[in-house]
Amino acid sequence: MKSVLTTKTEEMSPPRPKRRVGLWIGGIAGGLILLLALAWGVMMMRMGTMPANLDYGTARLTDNGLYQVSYTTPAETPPINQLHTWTLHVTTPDGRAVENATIHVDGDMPQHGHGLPTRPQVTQYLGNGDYLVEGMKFQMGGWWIVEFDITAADQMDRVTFNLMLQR
Ligand SMILES: [Cu+2]
Repeated sequence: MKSVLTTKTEEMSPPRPKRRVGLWIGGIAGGLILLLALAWGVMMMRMGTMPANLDYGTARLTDNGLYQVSYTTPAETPPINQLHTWTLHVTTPDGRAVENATIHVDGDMPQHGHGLPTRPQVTQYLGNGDYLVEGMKFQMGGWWIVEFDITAADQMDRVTFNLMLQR
């Protein structure tokens, strides 16, 4: 801001030799570029830090490698502002179904600092390593993370899914 104000006052002063005018034009252009860079920086900060190489896969290994987890949703991508269910499929890394696990669900938008509008829960074990998750709802598009804490045979591990939802 300061540099632009200075250049403006200088612009209004009496004419100077051409070389000086060129310098001032350069200064103004430089100031504008600086302002644009600042505006861009502020915009990027507002958008928050979003890792560039996010994995949006629907099948992942838990953090400590205990379980292989995948999910399916009724439509190809989860809807916005609609209650819906997920089906979670949990196996060991070598593909054996994990039976009767205790699973906690949580989700939030890292860039917005808010969570889900609901408290989804696993309400049913469907057999074959499948679990019914009820109460899923996303109130806006954007980057979401959904976490599942899975405990089976006293072994807890967590998996985090990234979702990029369209409005
Ligand atoms: Cu949000």
